[in-house]
Amino acid sequence: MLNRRSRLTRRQFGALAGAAGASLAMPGMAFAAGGPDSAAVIKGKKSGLIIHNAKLGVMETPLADLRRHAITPKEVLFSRLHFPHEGKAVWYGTLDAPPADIVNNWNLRVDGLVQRPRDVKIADLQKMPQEKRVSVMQCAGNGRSFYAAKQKVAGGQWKNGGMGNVEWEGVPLRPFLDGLKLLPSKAAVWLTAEGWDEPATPEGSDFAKSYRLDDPALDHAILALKMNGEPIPAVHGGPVRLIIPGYYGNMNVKMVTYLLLAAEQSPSAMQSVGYRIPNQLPADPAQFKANDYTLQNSVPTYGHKIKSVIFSPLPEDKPKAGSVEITGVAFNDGSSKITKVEVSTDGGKTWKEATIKGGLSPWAWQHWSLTTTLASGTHELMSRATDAKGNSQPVDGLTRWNPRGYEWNGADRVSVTV
Ligand SMILES: Nc1nc2c(c(=O)[nH]1)N[C@H]1C(S)=C(S)[C@@H](COP(=O)(O)O)O[C@H]1N2
Ligand SMILES: [Mo]
Repeated sequence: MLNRRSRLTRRQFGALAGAAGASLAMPGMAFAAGGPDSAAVIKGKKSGLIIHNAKLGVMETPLADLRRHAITPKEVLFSRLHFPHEGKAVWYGTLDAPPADIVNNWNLRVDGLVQRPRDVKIADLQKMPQEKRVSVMQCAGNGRSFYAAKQKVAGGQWKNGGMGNVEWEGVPLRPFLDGLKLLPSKAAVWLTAEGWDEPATPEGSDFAKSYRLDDPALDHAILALKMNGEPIPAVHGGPVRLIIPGYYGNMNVKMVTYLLLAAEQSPSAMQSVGYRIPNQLPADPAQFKANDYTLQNSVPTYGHKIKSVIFSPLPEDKPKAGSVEITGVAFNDGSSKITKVEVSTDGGKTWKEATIKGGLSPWAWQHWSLTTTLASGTHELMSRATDAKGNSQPVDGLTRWNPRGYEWNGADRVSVTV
């Protein structure tokens, strides 16, 4: 049902996009020795981002670029898409705003166990009251490469740059749904959001994610029309993206064409097999394989697990002996304050408390800093955050090993030579 209903919109959009764009493999596209440069993969991206999959436009931000901005600009923000867009229009191969004809023809269908299904246009959304949310956007696979110390996990080998601090603006979700007067049945307990993009083969699964309608995180959710003050480029979810502040990237469905109120969560593999965390951690690599996930033995990657990342010094900064300021960011799902960040300069033997400088919202990353003295030699810097609920990062992130390598939140480690 999901597929059939949204196909119309998709076909319509495909035709429009085809007229508006060129193919992704643009003539003159630069292929460097190690593969194409980020600026050639997605037009407008800064050169030198770390490519994980050129065909899908998957790339991460080097920390040296990430730390320069309070709000992560679109030019450096990591990107992740699941379906190849070869042969389709270039509309998500660029950071330009989606063209007017695409925006004008966009249809958001709200349907399911409701008496009055609705079709909503972008112009309708634009007329509704808008709110801003600054929130960390982070792929659940961010940090996946660090699990390799136990056993390498398939998928993009993300370091720490699969995240950004982004300002979104749009229509608050709950008032939006109430305002539509859908007259939902009491049996509707799940909300599913589906994106416009589609798998390469018809057997593939659409990008659909489900949330319990009573999830308090939805109280802050918006249907975003703007990212960092501008219309959202399609590659980042324009013309309309569901933003659930504090939730992992995959929960923030881009290019939303369909909202379904239902008794069950989506059977889409993106909800029922992918992006899940086993109930028992660490999982045993010999016992639990990447396709063994069921609704019973695992949970979706909803809210960000508490995490901190060291932004400075990075190994390439080559700090001089003496007084050194160690800085970084920390965040969680936004439901409680980050109360403590501890820093070690000796690989975790001793810890000192950093000063928390705060952030732009509860869901944004919080800056912290510690000035200390470093002698000549190599130092293993570490950081570890704790929140008001008592959640903190495992010193050894491998204790949360899981077959798909999600939710890495081990204490961060940077080895610097002074
Ligand atoms: N429609 C759609 N939404 C999507 C995806 C996708 O492939 N299609 N990828 C998800 C994943 S896994 C992540 S990490 C984020 C990435 O957001 P970004 O590319 O804007 O950084 O988008 C999410 N929303
Ligand atoms: Mo992701």
